[in-house]
Amino acid sequence: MSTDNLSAYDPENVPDASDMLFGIVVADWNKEITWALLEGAISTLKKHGADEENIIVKHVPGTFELTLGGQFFAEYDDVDAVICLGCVIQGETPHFTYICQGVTQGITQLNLEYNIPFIFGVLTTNDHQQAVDRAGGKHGNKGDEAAVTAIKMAALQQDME
Ligand code: DLZ
Repeated sequence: MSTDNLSAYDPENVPDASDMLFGIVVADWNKEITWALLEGAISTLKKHGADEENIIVKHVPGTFELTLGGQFFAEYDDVDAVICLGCVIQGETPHFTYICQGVTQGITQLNLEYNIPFIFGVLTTNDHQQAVDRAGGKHGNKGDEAAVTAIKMAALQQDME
């Protein structure tokens, strides 16, 4: 993957996902962006063999809630990986910093506590245009990148356990 184009990757290097179960938790704040990330993630999972029935999507109000939404997947579903999708856009208050710190630490903690991959598919941008550019725009789609990472990490775990 590259930061120039989040959708650019070598498909040959992506394992087959046909036997994998995925959870996707998506924040509805900035939903014109996050739903585009969701579309990208789902289509990339399917492109690599994932069955639509094996992709469970749940919505949460904002990026701050991604951590708990992700934890619900780990507690209540036997998923191989959880993709967390959100978009935080810098505003005039320090809220941006608190939400970004909260979700980054939260998702990191989930990875360590549950021993399954939780993927950080969160855009943190200075403005709306930067988010558009990374949600299917000129810099690709972070949802694609998150899906590829989820497949690779789930395959790594299957390989090692
Ligand atoms: C409150 C808030 C603000 C100001 N900005 C964003 C944002 O840019 N992106 C996002 O996903 N969520 C935002 N939120 C909502 C918080 O994530 C959270 O839903 C609320 O603080 C309630 O816990």
